[in-house]
Amino acid sequence: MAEKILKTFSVKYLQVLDENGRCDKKLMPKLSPGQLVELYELMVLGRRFDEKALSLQRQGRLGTYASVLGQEAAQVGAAYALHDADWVFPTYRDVALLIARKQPMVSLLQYFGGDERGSIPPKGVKNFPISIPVGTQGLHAVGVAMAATVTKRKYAAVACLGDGASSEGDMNEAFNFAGVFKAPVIFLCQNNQYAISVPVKQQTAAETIAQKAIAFGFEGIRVDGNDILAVYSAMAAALKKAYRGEGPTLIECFTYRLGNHTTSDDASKYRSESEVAAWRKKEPVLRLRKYLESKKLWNSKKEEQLAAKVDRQVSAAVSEYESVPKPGVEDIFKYTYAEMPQFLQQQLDEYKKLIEGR
Ligand SMILES: Cc1ncc(C[n+]2csc(CCOP(=O)(O)OP(=O)(O)O)c2C)c(N)n1
Repeated sequence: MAEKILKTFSVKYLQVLDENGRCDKKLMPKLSPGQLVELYELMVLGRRFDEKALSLQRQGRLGTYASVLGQEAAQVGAAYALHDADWVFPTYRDVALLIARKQPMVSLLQYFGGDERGSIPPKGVKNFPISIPVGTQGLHAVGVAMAATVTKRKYAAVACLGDGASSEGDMNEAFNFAGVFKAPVIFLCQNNQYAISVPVKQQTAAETIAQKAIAFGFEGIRVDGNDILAVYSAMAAALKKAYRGEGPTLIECFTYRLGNHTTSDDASKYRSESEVAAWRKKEPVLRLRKYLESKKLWNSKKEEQLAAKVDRQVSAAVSEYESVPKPGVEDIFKYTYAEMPQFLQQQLDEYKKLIEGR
């Protein structure tokens, strides 16, 4: 008979850049001044795109849209560490990540405008289509990661997920397969503290999302998700580990969704203005700007020029989006099966008749 402790666990937390833009030199990742500026520019571009998309939706020029506001560091920092050979499995909220991963902004507008052609990445860009079903993309990512092991190729797969998705059955199956097969996969969880209106404390009893990985036999780490340098460092380390064949990592980026869940939501119904205001102070873009300014890498003149540049880039994408001929009605029915099954064909015929009758 015995009573003993078999295992004890701990969860690491990483922050490199604090809320005031001060940095811990010892933890600083190896990034050149030019790269630091590029990280900033990508976040500003993502934010400008987001503002524009929200306004297009309000004007009826775009469908339902999920804002990235507040989560730019988690997305750009992660994307920046990746290589072209790596695969990304995004969710509806990952527009800044996708832009940083060379998905053209016009594609994203097409996607949120209901045009499936927006899901097609440019040649050689390894971005899977956005997953709206919460959590299903984890299994796709693990499958693609397992294929890297089988074919002895050097790449990793990144499954993006939210805090809510970490409680989905599919995602837990993905965690399990990843652990058992030591798949070169990284679970990039943006814990923005809400699954629509459900606060994280009400949807999981786990104190951190990172610790969920431990139960599946791999490492989980929590980072300050509003600190782009921490996210970048954690992702770069997880990638190296995956390439070495040492298996998966779950990176929990602790962050906050500053906007509504989507354009169909009103977050003021379930959270206080003071909570949002407190998190606004910790937002990631200003934080990196403060750091860059302290290192004389940035100033108001550069800010002005960047604002004009991203405005031009986003406007060009909008013009292109609105000039591309809209897809036909068939498109709604086309992409789920290689060949359209009879029941869908019937629905399509009925729909066509309905439109003709109008
Ligand atoms: C399988 C499934 N169940 C429910 C939904 C409805 N739904 C859309 S987003 C969402 C919350 C997801 O929260 P989280 O994973 O934390 O990601 P976030 O939206 O906060 O980025 C839910 C329940 C869905 N799209 N798919």
